[in-house]
Amino acid sequence: MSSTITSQPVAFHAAAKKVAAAAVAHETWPVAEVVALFELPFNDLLFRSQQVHRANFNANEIELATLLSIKTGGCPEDCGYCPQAARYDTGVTAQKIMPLDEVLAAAQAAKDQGATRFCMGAAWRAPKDRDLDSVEEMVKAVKAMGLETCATLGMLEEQQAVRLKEAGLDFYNHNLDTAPEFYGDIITTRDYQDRLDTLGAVREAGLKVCCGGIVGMGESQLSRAGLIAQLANLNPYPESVPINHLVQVEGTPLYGQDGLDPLEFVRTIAVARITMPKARVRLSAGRRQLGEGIQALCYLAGANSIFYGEKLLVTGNPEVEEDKSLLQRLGIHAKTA
Ligand code: SAM
Ligand code: DTB
Ligand code: SF4
Repeated sequence: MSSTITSQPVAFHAAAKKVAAAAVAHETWPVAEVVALFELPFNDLLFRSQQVHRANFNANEIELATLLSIKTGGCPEDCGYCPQAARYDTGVTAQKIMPLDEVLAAAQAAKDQGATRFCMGAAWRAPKDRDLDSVEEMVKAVKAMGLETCATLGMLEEQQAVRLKEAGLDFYNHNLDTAPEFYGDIITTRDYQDRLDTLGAVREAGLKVCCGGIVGMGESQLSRAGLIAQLANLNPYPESVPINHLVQVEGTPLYGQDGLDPLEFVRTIAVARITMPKARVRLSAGRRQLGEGIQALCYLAGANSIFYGEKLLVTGNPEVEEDKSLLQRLGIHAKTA
């Protein structure tokens, strides 16, 4: 909790003013004001995030994005949450880059199930220029199928981002993951500034930015607020904001981490919605573990995108039929292209 915030009424007032302002212009969000949002009574927070959501989106529409791991495992980085880091014994075997025909078959299946965005992920620290030759082919072909394209390949140089843009890439995903002060507890093989530099290169190339983070890694509420403030203060803020709940994988350093109160996860979604009113806030990893009730609260809080399909990159996701059932019971329909 921030030492500058002393009473609930003050926090409430400051947060309420911000909500009104955020609907009209890009705002700078001091961490203390984001903390004030986190500290609102739950019903007040959700009421406000609903107001922002409804002012900017159809509240009963959701985006379906399907993920595919095009290059799995064997990653040299040390991200403490990640089952694909070569240094952790997680049972994931390193594979070569997936052939184009398999990628296209997966993209077609995703489209047939109703997805409008296809995100290709690779367990690289950074792609080599020759890796990009293959990814360019994938992007061109997936785009030609009428899907929005997204890739997450690690750190990028600006010239590489330009190549992807020219191939037809719409979004590049690169997460800040957590607040700067907690980051070093989770990753040591690349620093926060490296991530900001990649995001800058992506923007410069004219790509849309997909950037979010992970909660449930043992961070404080102040660090959750710090992550959201970092994202909201990017100018412009990201078009897509994936909020992941840590999926604990045996063999990773974060396995066995104390669980986060699921209502704190819902609060994180609500605060992302309020501070980044026009972003697609994606309820990302961890949905299977969170269950239907918490997912429904996340949609109420302003999440309007999910990863859709039985697998994330290497871990499980709800079955398509389960998602269709929940969304149908909630009266939420899928965004069409
Ligand atoms: N290697 C690239 C990179 O790190 O930028 C792209 C793929 S990486 C798996 C993409 C993101 O997935 C990470 O930044 C992290 O936010 C998320 N992620 C990875 N493992 C996760 C886990 N166990 N639980 C939740 N999110 C996870
Ligand atoms: C993001 O923020 N979450 C996705 C996507 N971007 C690439 C990845 C989640 C990975 C969950 C664990 C796994 O299956 O590897
Ligand atoms: Fe590698 Fe990305 Fe996993 Fe980090 S998150 S270990 S960079 S695949």
